[in-house]
Amino acid sequence: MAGLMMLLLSHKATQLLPAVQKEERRNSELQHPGGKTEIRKSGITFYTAPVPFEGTESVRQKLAIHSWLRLKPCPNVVLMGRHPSIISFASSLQPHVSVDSDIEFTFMGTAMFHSMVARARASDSEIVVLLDPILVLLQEFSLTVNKMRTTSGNWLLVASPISTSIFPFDLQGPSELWVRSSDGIYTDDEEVKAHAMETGQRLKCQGPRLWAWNTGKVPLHVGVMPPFVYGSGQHNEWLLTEALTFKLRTVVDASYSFSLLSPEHLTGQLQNGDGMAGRPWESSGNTLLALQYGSQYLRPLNASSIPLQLLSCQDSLRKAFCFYNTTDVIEACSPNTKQAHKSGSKTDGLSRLPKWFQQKKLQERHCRHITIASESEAAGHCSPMTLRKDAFKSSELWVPFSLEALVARMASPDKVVVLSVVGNSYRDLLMSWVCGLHHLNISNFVVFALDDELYQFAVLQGLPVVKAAQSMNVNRDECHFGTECFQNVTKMKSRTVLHLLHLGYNVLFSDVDVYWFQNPMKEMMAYGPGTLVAQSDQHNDTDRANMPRRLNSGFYFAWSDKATIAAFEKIVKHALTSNMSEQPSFYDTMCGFNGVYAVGDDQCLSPETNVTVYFLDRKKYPNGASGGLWEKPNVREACIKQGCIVLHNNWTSLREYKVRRQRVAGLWEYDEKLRMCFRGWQGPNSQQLQ
Ligand SMILES: *[C@@H]1O[C@H](CO)[C@@H](O)[C@H](O)[C@H]1NC(C)=O
Ligand SMILES: *[C@@H]1O[C@H](CO)[C@@H](O)[C@H](O)[C@H]1NC(C)=O
Ligand SMILES: *[C@@H]1O[C@H](CO)[C@@H](O)[C@H](O)[C@H]1NC(C)=O
Ligand SMILES: *[C@@H]1O[C@H](CO)[C@@H](O)[C@H](O)[C@H]1NC(C)=O
Ligand SMILES: *[C@@H]1O[C@H](CO)[C@@H](O)[C@H](O)[C@H]1NC(C)=O
Ligand SMILES: *[C@@H]1O[C@H](CO)[C@@H](O)[C@H](O)[C@H]1NC(C)=O
Ligand SMILES: *[C@@H]1O[C@H](CO)[C@@H](O)[C@H](O)[C@H]1NC(C)=O
Ligand SMILES: CC(=O)N[C@H]1CO[C@H](CO)[C@@H](O)[C@@H]1O
Repeated sequence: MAGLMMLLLSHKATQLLPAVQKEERRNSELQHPGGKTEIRKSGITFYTAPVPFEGTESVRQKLAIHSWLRLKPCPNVVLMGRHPSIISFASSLQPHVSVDSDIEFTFMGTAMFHSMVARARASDSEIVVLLDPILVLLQEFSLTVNKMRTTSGNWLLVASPISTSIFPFDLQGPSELWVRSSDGIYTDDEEVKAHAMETGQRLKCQGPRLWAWNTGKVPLHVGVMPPFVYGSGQHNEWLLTEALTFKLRTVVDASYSFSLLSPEHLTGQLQNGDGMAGRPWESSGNTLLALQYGSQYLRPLNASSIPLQLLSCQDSLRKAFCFYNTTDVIEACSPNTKQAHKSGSKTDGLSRLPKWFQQKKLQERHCRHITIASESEAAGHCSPMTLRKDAFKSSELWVPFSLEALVARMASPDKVVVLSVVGNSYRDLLMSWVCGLHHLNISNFVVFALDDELYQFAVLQGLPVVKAAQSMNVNRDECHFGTECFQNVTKMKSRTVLHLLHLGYNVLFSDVDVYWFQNPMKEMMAYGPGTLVAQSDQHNDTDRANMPRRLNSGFYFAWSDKATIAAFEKIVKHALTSNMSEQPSFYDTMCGFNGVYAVGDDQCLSPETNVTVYFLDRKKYPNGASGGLWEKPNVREACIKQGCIVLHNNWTSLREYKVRRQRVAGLWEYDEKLRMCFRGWQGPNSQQLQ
């Protein structure tokens, strides 16, 4: 009779909650996919973005990652990073731990959250977990995951950690057992957990630090996540708000079903890149994005708005779980709850909850202010109210590097830097160009912004950018070839190059409408110092490359040697007094008026500079008119076939037309909707619902 009642009760319970229903499915089935005809994704993958494994953060990250590798079944762990120390740490733990560098990073090397989530969503595991790299997990996490697996529908599980200032345990030996630091004696999860419960405090601020979901088509939220810098604030709150607002998935707060431990209360803020906790401009950038996109600014939601909690009923490893919807237990917890059901406490769902949780709830009800006070104290700066429009100053969105400092940071060891000078009208072309460089694994580049709009956009995209001292008003579409604005802009280019040459850097200058098929650096440097290696702007394929005014100043390599610096000083001076763009100044200075110093078909040597100009082969470095390439039905294929290293998208002045033809040609690398580069791992599932 009692059994029947239980059955009825749990049947009723599951109907009350459409999204979380029991499914007739055994865990063992899940671990053996492919046994039947159905192909189901399997396994669990953890994604995390660690900082370099150096210093104290390294110790905490290693402890956390080892705690994940103890879980049964053992998860795949993917470290999103590109620092050599991350790669070597992962290689010591193959095959369980691997590195994925194919996501967005800021130029400081910090991962970008929108890209991390997109990457995890594209995973081919059944379940993915995205969490901070310092969070320690105990075995009970696997039980929680197994519980979620038995529910149908799409779910998103979140949890906030417990911070412990002292964490006197370490993991040792191949079996990864806990060891007490004080006496070196082996201990178990229970003791570790008990210690955390006793001494720790829950970090409720800054949103969930662990996200887990069953993969599939359904995204976590509607719309597009802006390019947040990971660990610099706002992104967790933002994502939680979106997930709760759009209800595409059942959001479950599992903070009380397993222990998520954050050793040391310093961890309220993730240590980021150089060891700073969220650089000022990154925090400001995240705040601006949170103000501009999504619901967080108008209707912020937090863990207390999550309609469903997953609770564990016992404090032992043999656990049962129940769902709790803030007033009622939705699903019978364990056989013990039968009593509670029978006594029919209709007025208070609390009586059906595990005892420890009842106590906590009562405490919260009666001494709410005390609980909240202590929790916000634990979290350091728990101020969700920082998201105020009037509190945000755009002046804070400023990368505090001079051109000198930025170049010192970005240049390759042989002092080569790729430079582009660009205004807001070319922002999409800039991003596609940057994505192209990423795909070629080229990171020694710097962007010089001509206006404030482009500067701010680039800062938010994590680019290494500096701003012109007096920035120009370069309007979209208005600054095309031939205009006065265009002339001013192009003159800024040679001045910036000269500045870098003075600083001792060799410069590969490239306009952003130059598409790079391959890395041209080696070939262009092979001519050695005392040369200027440039693209030819000759449109007649049978005519000489070095004919008058056919030096294309949109793509060239200049060495930081005495003769070249002197030549650039001449070019800049020439351009200043000219009412044309700077391009003719290059030719007239380097090849003489009307090409009197042209040598052969593809060189110039002026005795006034003693710098030899080499015009690049137009088959490998075609300009926009060469070979009629842009008119070919398959531009990309045709160009690759003839050995293109770069292709200039010029000989057309309209910006929209440039963008369009580059897209049509399959030479577009940036998804401006998702604000990230196209990546190999992006499948149809990575598209957000609109
Ligand atoms: C969560 O939001 C509620 C209002 O919805 C607010 O009263 C509470 O302080 C917030 N809690 C935290 C930790 O931010
Ligand atoms: C929780 O579930 C109970 C029973 O299904 C229902 O009566 C109650 O309204 C729910 N509470 C909330 C906050 O949804
Ligand atoms: C990318 O470049 C870095 C140095 O800039 C190098 O260490 C790394 O091996 C390169 N990776 C690939 C995949 O070429
Ligand atoms: C170009 O530069 C000149 C002199 O520096 C300045 O007078 C003029 O206003 C600028 N034009 C534009 C469109 O920026
Ligand atoms: C290209 O140059 C060649 C030789 O200088 C000339 O005969 C030909 O007419 C030119 N073609 C065009 C399209 O101008
Ligand atoms: C530039 O200046 C020259 C004289 O130095 C003049 O002949 C020419 O018309 C000017 N061009 C423009 C576009 O103003
Ligand atoms: C160029 O080289 C020649 C011969 O070595 C020398 O006489 C001349 O002064 C040099 N010119 C410059 C600008 O350095
Ligand atoms: C750098 C650059 O833009 N070069 C060329 C692009 O195309 C025009 C013709 O539209 C050339 O005259 C430019 O010199």
